[in-house]
Amino acid sequence: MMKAAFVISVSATAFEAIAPAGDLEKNFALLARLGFEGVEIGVRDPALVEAERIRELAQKHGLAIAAIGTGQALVDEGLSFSDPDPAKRSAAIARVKKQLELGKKLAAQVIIGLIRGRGGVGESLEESRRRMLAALAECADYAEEIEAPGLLFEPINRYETRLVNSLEQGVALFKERRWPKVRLLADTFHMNIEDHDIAVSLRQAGKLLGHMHLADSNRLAPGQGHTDFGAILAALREIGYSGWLSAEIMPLPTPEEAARLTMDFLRRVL
Ligand code: LER
Ligand code: MN
Repeated sequence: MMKAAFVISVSATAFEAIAPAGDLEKNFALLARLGFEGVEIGVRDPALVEAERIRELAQKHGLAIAAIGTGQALVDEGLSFSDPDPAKRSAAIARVKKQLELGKKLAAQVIIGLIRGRGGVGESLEESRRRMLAALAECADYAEEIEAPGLLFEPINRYETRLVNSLEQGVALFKERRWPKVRLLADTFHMNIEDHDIAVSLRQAGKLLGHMHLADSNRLAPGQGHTDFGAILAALREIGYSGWLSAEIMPLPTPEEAARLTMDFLRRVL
């Protein structure tokens, strides 16, 4: 059975496709009331959040922490795995290790999305890619060492990064090498821009698929654009996907209404 989650931020951030950091308790209560089983949290820096409070609040409202997003460290601080500056690169790796420690406390996987960097800034794309893979390997080893739930690598569209845009390219990455603690995150918003056929790519990902971000073609709640979610859900059922369907959408017309529209849609299709 696939499970419904909704992405919120617990830090103030410039990233827009996410419900804003507000009163955590109020957000958790709303999502639980609407029928969500999980909440995915965007965290800029684990040093600035109270893990225990998040764990207790989630428990109180019967919610699991579906995953931890890390991209705010790039958007708001410019930290990335592929930065040519070794100091910034190490800071990004250290940050993800802290996220893995938080993930262990919250039983949540940690997302490697934008924190890999934009790619090809001030050096060749090949060099950026090499740095990104080295950092990913180091964090995957750390996840194993501390027995954290693991990492989710997310292909992201060309307007945000040049490093791994389609799920097809994400799958290809795992043909070159495999990290036991890393799986793929498929985001339907990015796939709508990058993949030849979303359902075909999901079938190719198969057991490598560890998490889903749902957003319609316009990054609004599923059902508010023209993405064919019927074909997507059929492919997910075919590959036996039983993880999260986590809505990462613009908080429009209001965060509450976006969450309600998402849940109405998920109830209809699940
Ligand atoms: C993060 O999950 C994502 O989808 C990216 O668009 C972040 O910019
Ligand atoms: Mn995403």
